[in-house]
Amino acid sequence: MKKTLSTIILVGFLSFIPSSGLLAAAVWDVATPYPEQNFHTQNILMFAKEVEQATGGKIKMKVHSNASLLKMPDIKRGVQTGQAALGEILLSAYGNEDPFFQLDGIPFVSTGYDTAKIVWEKTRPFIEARFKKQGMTVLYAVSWPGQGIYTKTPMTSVADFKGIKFRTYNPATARMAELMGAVPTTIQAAEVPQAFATGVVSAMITSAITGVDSQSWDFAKYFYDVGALNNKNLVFINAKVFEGLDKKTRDIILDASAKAEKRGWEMSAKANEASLKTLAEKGMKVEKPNEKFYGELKAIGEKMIQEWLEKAGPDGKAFWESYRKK
Ligand code: PCA
Repeated sequence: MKKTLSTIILVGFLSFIPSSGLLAAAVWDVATPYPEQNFHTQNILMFAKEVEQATGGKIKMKVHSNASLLKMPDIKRGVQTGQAALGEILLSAYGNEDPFFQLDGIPFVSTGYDTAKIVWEKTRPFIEARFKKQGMTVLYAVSWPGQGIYTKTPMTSVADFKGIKFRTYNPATARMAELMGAVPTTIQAAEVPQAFATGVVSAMITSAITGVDSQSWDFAKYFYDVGALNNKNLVFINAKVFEGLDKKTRDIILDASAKAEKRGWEMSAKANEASLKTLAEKGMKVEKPNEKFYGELKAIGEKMIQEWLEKAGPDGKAFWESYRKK
């Protein structure tokens, strides 16, 4: 009887361990939204490898690409609740949650990697504090290249977009499309080809890179390389998982994160150049928007930043004033 009881206790205890949290997991699940060949995914795969090597195999990660573990809108919550140990998101896709998540999705806030970097440095403390409150630790962020607009027909001004069904990917680009007179529909990157094939949309905003990932030449003819919009992907870890590690391991992860951030921005620029070439080679017309069109988009960006400032409170105003001085 005594033996049986202790066996029951032991069995009960053992079965409790795996469900007691990610600390016990031999392999950490990493939820990411973009395809395997995308530079963001390649970068996080290198990060995972580096951490595994530097910890002597103590920490192993399984990177689930292309939203195969969790859909992009579910990744943040998934990491918060421990469904995955780490996650990667397009931060601005969560723009409705917090003005600081929205900011880098607004056109003309940055006009290239240099200004995008300043935006990141200056907003990082606010973003980190918000993630911390929700039980997550920010590891690194990497910018997408400047964005452009894909269409089937030539476009010379914003007026040409009136009534056009337009693929967007976050609240900011949806607002931009609305101000252009287009009809926005939020579609995840993985579902872009299908959305064009079924006529749900006939134009979209994204980078040259996502254009290549989705083989945009099958459904669009023009790429207007606007440039002035650098969204970032953010990589973060469940805070309990992170804080449960010893200092040495935490330092290894932070060190690998800093390296991934530096490497990622370089990979972004290289992938952008290669992708612009591929679009042209596949027969697409790759152009800059004409001056008038560009100016109209810029005016939309200015209106949007005013709208943002109304929502962003004192932190937002302070950030914007100090950023504008740069
Ligand atoms: N690609 C992502 C977000 C920004 C980008 O360049 C997308 O289109 O969903």
